[in-house]
Amino acid sequence: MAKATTLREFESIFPKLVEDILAHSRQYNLPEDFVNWYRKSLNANTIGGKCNRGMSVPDSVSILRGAPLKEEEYFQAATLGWMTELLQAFFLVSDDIMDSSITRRGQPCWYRQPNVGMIAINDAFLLESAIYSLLKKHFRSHPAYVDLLELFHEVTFQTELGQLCDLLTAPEDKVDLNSFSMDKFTFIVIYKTAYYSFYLPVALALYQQNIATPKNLKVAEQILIPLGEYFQAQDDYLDNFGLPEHIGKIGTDILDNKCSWLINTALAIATPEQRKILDDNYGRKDPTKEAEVKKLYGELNLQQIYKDYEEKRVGEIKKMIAEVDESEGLKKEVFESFLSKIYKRSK
Ligand code: DMA
Ligand code: MG
Ligand code: MG
Ligand code: MG
Repeated sequence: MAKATTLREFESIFPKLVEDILAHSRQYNLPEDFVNWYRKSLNANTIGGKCNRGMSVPDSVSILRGAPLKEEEYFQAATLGWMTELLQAFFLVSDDIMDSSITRRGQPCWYRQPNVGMIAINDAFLLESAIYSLLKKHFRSHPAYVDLLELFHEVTFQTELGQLCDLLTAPEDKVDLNSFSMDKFTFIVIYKTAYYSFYLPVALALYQQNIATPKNLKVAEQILIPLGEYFQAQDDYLDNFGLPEHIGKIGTDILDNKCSWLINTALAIATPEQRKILDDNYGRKDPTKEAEVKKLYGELNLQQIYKDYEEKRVGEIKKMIAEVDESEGLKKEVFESFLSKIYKRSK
């Protein structure tokens, strides 16, 4: 088995990339105060997470190569990994504004930090721009440069569509639990989460290694999209059942009227009396009502139902992995390694 990258090793690459991004901004004679703001935003919003997505790029590359990466190869793969983390940073800064979230990675959300406020919107755009700045600097002469560029654009578009569906399914002023369904949940999470979190890192590794054949990309998508769907069900589960000190964020799905895995599961098994509690309390900006829903989630034993769902999903995904055709250079281990990072995660 290839040796997985460590967070320390991966994080050690980032300062160099920050300097590359800032050097790009200095080409426009950006005054040093503003360069410092950009640096602060890059560090505050990109560092401090688990980096599962980012580290999956060098991990996948070393599995595909079948050998430990030399320093320069590691740097290239980790740079692609940091680009996925920058994309994530861009989505999270905006997601926290749209979801009225309070904390992220154990800190106040960026838009809630002193002197930031709605400047966070432009900071989110700048985090996105940093991806293309790095891509040009480090991959301009890679044979897959245009493919990499298009991949980032397409995955960004898919995520934005997913976020749109997530938000339109959760109106602030009109709660209608009849409008939810597991099918809607599935559609939302495939687009808002699975493409950028799972398909993107592996597709990047395939392009970097010049083995992104149509077949390899298709096989990767067929496994990674269900994996991402399972991951977002975990995220929804942890939104209610995770410990805020441990997951680094305070859940808002009940208050925000989200079409989450938990509410859809609850709706499927609620008695008429329990359904009334949900209708009266879900999606209201009121902590007392939120507490009613949380209490009911406990009574419905959603913890156990979630555990059963997890085992079933993971079993299905493992079966798909076992059937992967490795003839064009893809490796089962790429998927096994990704799955092992999230199975039974508690944050
Ligand atoms: C995650 O949805 C999707 C994106 C694109 C950030 P979410 O709002 O459930 O994420 P979180 O729980 O981290 O706020
Ligand atoms: Mg959110
Ligand atoms: Mg959201
Ligand atoms: Mg969530």
